[in-house]
Amino acid sequence: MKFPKVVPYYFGFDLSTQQLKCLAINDKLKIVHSETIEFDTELPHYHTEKGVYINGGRVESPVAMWLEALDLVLTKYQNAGFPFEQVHGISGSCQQHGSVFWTPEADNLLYNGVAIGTGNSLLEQVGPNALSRPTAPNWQDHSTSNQCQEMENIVGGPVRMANLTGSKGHLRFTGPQILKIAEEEPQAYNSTGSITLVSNFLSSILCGELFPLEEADACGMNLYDIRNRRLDPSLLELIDGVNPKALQTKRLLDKLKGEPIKSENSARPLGVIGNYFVEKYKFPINCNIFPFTGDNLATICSLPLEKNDILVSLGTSTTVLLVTDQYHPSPNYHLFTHPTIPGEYMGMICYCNGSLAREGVRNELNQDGSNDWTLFNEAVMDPSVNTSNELGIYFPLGEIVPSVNATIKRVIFDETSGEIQQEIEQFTDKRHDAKCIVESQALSCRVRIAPLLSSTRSSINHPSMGQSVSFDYDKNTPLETYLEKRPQRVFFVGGASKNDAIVNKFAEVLGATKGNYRLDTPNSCALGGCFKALWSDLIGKNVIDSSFDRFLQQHFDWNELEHICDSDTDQWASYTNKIVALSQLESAL
Ligand code: XUL
Repeated sequence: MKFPKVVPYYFGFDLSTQQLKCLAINDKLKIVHSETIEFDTELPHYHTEKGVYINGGRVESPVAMWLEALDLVLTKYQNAGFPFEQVHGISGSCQQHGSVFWTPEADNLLYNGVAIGTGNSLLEQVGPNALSRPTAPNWQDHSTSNQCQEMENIVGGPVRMANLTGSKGHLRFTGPQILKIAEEEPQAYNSTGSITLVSNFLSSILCGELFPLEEADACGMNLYDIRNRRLDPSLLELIDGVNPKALQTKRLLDKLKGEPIKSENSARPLGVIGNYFVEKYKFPINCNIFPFTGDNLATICSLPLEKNDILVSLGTSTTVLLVTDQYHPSPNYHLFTHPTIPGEYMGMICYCNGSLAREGVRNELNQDGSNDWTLFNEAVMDPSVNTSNELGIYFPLGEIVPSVNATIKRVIFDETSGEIQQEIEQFTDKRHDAKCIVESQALSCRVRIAPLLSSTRSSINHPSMGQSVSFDYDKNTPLETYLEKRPQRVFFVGGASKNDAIVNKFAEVLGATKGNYRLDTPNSCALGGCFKALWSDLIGKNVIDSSFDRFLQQHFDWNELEHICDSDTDQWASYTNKIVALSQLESAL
C-alpha cells in the first residue's frame, strides 16, 4: 500500500508567490507525498502573472485564489488516496510581509463556515464577504517609499528603525503597507476588522478562527519591537492617527488580534482543524494546527541548524540565513526572532549581485557566448592564478550590502598590510576576475556575518593586527574581531551550490569550524513546516521534551546532505589582509 494507515503523518504547507504546496512526512521525517497548485496555470481565471497583479509599483495577489488553491491541493491528496485520518498535525510557511484585510464579519463567517461548517468550497464558505480588500500586498510591492520615510521619522531614522524592529524601513514590509492603505484607501481601512499576515491567514483558515501574528514572521513588519517583544506603540499610533474614524472603531493593535504569539509557545496548537476539513477530506477531529511562519524562517527549520550555523543560498541573488544569539541589528540586513528557539534570532542578508554577476565574468572569459563554466571554474581553482594582492568587486546591479550603485572596481593592495596601492582597469588576465569575484562575494558574506556570530576562541596572529576596519554601519572594528568569528557549519543551497569550484572557494573564505554541506531540495520551506508540526505534536503528547534544534539534530537524516569539505584554518586566515583591502575599497565607493 502506498500510504500505510497506521503511521502518523504531518503536513507542511508552503504558500508562496506562484504556488501553494502541501508536503507530507511520516514520523521518521521522511517525505511521503507532495502536491502543488500553480496559480497562473491551474487557476487561470484569476489572470495572475507569476502569482501577482502588477500595477506600477503596486504588486498584489488575489486572496480568493489562495482559498481555491487550498481546496484544490487537498483534492489532489484525496485523489492520490492519502489517508487524511492519519494526519496528526499541520504547520507551514508562507511568503513574508503580505497582508490580508478582513471585514468585521470574518470571525463569524470563519466560525460558521469552517470551524463548525460543512460545504462545497472554502470560497463559498468564507467568500468575498470576509475580505475588506480582495487582494493582499505582495513582498515585491514597492509603492511605499513615503510610508517608510514617515515611519522612520517617527522612530528617529533607519538606524533606530533597525535597532527597534530588526530592519530599517523596507518597501515590502507590512507596517508601511498598512500605513499606505490607511492613508490611501480610508474606506477599505475603516471597514477592516482584522489584519493578518499570510502565515496567520492560512492557519486561521484551517481552524476557522482568526489568530494573532506569529512572532518571528511579525518581525517582517517594521512594527515589532524585538527587544521588548511587543508591537511598538509609537508606530501603531502613527497608523491609528491617520484616520480618526478608524481610531473610533478599532485600533491597529486590535485589528492585529493583540500581541503576536511568542516563540516559547510555538509548539502549542492554535486549535484543531475546522469541521469543514473534517467533513470534506476526513481529517481527524483532533488534528492540531500549529503556528505557521514566514518562508525564510521555515527554511531554517528544515535543517538541523544551531547557533552560528549558516545557510548560503547561491541563486540569482545571494541570500545568507543564519542562526544567532547576538541581537546586532543593522540597516543593511534583517533580524527576526527565531520561530522555534526562544532567545535566538535569524539573520538574513540579501545581495543583489549573485549568479548574474558571476555569469558576466564567465561570459567575458568564454568569449564564445557559451554558458560553460569550465574555464571559469579552472581559473577559480588554479593555484597559479595568484590573487593574493588583488581584489575586485563586481556589482553590475546596484548592491544592497554595501548599499551602492552599480560599479565594478579592481585594486592592487599591499599583501602584508592590506593597504590599497592602486586602482586598475583590468587585471593582467581575465582569469583573475573569475577568482576575484568569488573571493570578494564570499569575503563580503564573511565580514557581514561576523558581528552576528559569537566568538570562537582563536589564537591567530597576523601582521595586520592592531588595524581597524569599517563595514556599513559598523565603524572602526578591530581587525582581530574578524579573526575570532567563524561559522560553525555552512550549508549551501540554490543553483550555484552545484558548482564545486564556487562552493569550495566560499568554504575556504568562510572558514566553518565543523564543515561545509550541500543540500539539493526544492522543498525547504514546506519541510520546515512539516518538521515543526511533528516536533510540536510530540511535545504536546509528552513523547519528547527536547528543543527544536536538539530534536532535529537527533532525528535528521544526515544522508540528505552532502558533506563537501572541511575549511582549512590557515587558508581562512590568509584572507585577513583582504578584509582590510575590502574595507578600504568599500569606504571609497
Ligand atoms: C523576504 C522576502 C521574500 C519573501 C518570498 O524578506 O521578501 O523572501 O518571503 O516569499
